[in-house]
This record gives sequence, C-alpha cells and structure tokens, in this order.
Amino acid sequence: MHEQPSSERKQIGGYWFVRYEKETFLPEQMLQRAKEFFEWANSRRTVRDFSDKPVPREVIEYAIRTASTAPSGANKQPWTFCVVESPALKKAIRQAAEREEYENYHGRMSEAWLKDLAPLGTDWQKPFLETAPYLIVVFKRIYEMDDEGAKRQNYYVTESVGLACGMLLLALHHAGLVALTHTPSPMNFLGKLLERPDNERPFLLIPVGYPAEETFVPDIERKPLEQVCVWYS
Ligand code: IYR
Repeated sequence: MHEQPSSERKQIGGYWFVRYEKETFLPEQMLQRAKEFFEWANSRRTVRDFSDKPVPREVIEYAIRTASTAPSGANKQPWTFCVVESPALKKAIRQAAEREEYENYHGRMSEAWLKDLAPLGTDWQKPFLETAPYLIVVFKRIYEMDDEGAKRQNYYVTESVGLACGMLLLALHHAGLVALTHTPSPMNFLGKLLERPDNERPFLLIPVGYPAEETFVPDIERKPLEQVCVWYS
C-alpha cells in the first residue's frame, strides 16, 4: 500500500480509500492535448518487418508496467506478459506458428477471409518471430488458486487483458518501438513451449523491436469518426 498522510486516507465501509486528485486543463488546452494525442496515436502502425537491433530490456519492462496499469475486473489484473528473447525459444515458436499458419493459408481459412487479408500482404511464413528482439506473449489468467488451493474465477478476463494489450501497444509506440499483434491459430502451443500453468491461456503474441531499415505498411485507412461514433444528445 502507498504511504499517505493520515488525512489523505479514510475508511469507507470498512475499507481504506486514498485521496485522488487529477490534474486537469482549461477546455482549449484540453482540446489541443486531445488533438495532439490523437495525431500521435494515429501515427502508430502495425509492422511486420523488424530489425534485429537490440532493445534495452528496461524499455520493455516499463511498457509492461504501463500495460499492467489497465483497469481489470475486480482489480484481479488477470494477465502474464512473457518476454521471449531466447533465440532457441523464438525459433521453436516460429516453427510451431508456421506449421499452423501453413494449414490456415492452405485450406482452413475461407476464400472470403483470404480475400480480406490480401491487402495486408500476410502469408504463412513468419520470419519476424525470429528477427524481432523480443516476443511478448500475453496470457490471460482464467482463475487463481486461493490459499486453500481452491479455484477462484477471474472476472471479465478477455476485456481486461484486451485493455492491457492496447495500453502495451501505446506504451511501445511512445518508446519509439513498433509491434505486431499476431494471433497464430490455434495457439495452444505457446502455453506448452513456455511451460505456463493450467490457469493461463495464450491471448496475443506481440513481436517488438525497431522496424526494418526499409519498411512499408499497407496503404489502408482508418474509419472516419462519423463511422465509429454515434451521439445521443
Ligand atoms: N493468423 C494469420 C491470419 C491473419 C488473420 C487476421 I483476422 C489478420 O488480421 C492477420 C492475419 C496470420 O497471422 O497470418
């Protein structure tokens, strides 16, 4: 618990609460900040071509600390971020992912799905799984074990871990790195290769690093506000 002067803490319903003060801004400043933040966030792109240039481990650790500030059901923080830098493990992950993806691209995905993916230029080969200096494999924790060894379900696990991953992507972008939200399918091999416990399920595989020297990303558009926002005044 944080050290707080006693006047900054009080009991409500038998539980301690700490004072929270939020810095805020004048409306014009707020608008400027909101606009600048959007422009910066909008410059993030999913990248599939990575450099093998090393990235300091501490940068990844801070990005994961940021991800772990995400709100979660009953504050259970039901996530584990596994950072793979071992070349042997990366190779094993690539081999397993490519084995599944080969089947996906050669029959398991529908024609419509393949057509939707065509503009992204993806295929079954996943060299980035070995090139990127780190693979962050995110696991969702379905339940926890209580002190008596009984299962306690976590709440809104998918929503919580999705929020944490979104914050992770922005934190990495803020640090000047690029990432790919990769979902090899099925991805149960990740739990086995990383020897994760029974309560964890793989959620997302995120290669992280610098972009390759020459990187091109798909010429695709984000939906305009009018298509994603409905007001009820
Ligand atoms: N998992 C495959 C296919 C794939 C599916 C979607 I939906 C994408 O947005 C991108 C790829 C792959 O990783 O290639």
